[in-house]
Amino acid sequence: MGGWPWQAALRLRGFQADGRLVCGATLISSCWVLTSAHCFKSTVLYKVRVGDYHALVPEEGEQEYAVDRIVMHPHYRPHGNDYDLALVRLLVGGGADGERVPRAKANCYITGWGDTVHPDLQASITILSKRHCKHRYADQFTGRMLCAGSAFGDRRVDSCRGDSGGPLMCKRENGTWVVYGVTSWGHSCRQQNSPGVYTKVSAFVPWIKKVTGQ
Ligand code: 4AZ
Repeated sequence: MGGWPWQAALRLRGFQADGRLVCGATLISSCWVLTSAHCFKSTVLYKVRVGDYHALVPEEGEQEYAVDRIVMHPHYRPHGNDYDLALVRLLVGGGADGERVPRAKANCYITGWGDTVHPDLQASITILSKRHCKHRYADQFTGRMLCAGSAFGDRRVDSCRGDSGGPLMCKRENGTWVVYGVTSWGHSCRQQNSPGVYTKVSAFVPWIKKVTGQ
C-alpha cells in the first residue's frame, strides 16, 4: 500500500473465492506477518499479499506468498477477544531481520482495505487512555489490549470489518515506525464512545521473539 510498505493482506487461496480478502496483516520481518488469531476461523488455505495498493488492480511490486506456518497465540480461544494474535510465516527463501517493538504514542495510523477508514485506506488515530477503554468495555478490555479512535472533521475514524489483523503503526521521534497494535474488535464501527480495540503488541514481544527466533 503506497507509503505503508508493511501493510499486507491475508487472502483465500484455492479454486473457490481465490483472492478474497480475509484480514489485514503487518509484515514484521522478511518472512513473518503479524495478524489477528480470529482471522483463522476455518481450515481453508491462505496466502499473503504484500506490496499492494489498489486491491483490485495488479501492480508492479505486488507479491503473493503461500503460507508456511500459522502460529496462533496459545491462549487465544475461538470466539474470544483476548490474546487475539497470530504469526504467519511466509513461504520465502530464508532471511530474517528483526524489529524492536518499544513504546510510541503520538503519530499513529491504522491502514487496511476493510470497511474503514476515512479518507481511504489509512487514517490517523489516537491511542486512548486505559481508563477510557475500561470505562467503555469493562472486563472485556484486558491488559493485552489498546483502544484507539479519533475524529476527522465531523466523521469518526475507526477500523471496521476486513481491517482486523492489520496494523496500528506509530512513528517514533527518531522517525522509525513500530507495530503498536493489531486491529482486533470493537462495538460496531465509527460509533461515538465505542473506540476500536487492538491487540497490544508490546505485551507479546517475548512470544513473537520465541516463535520467529528473532
Ligand atoms: C471486525 O469485524 C472489526 N471498530 C474490526 C474493528 C472493529 C470492529 C469490528 C472496531 O473485524
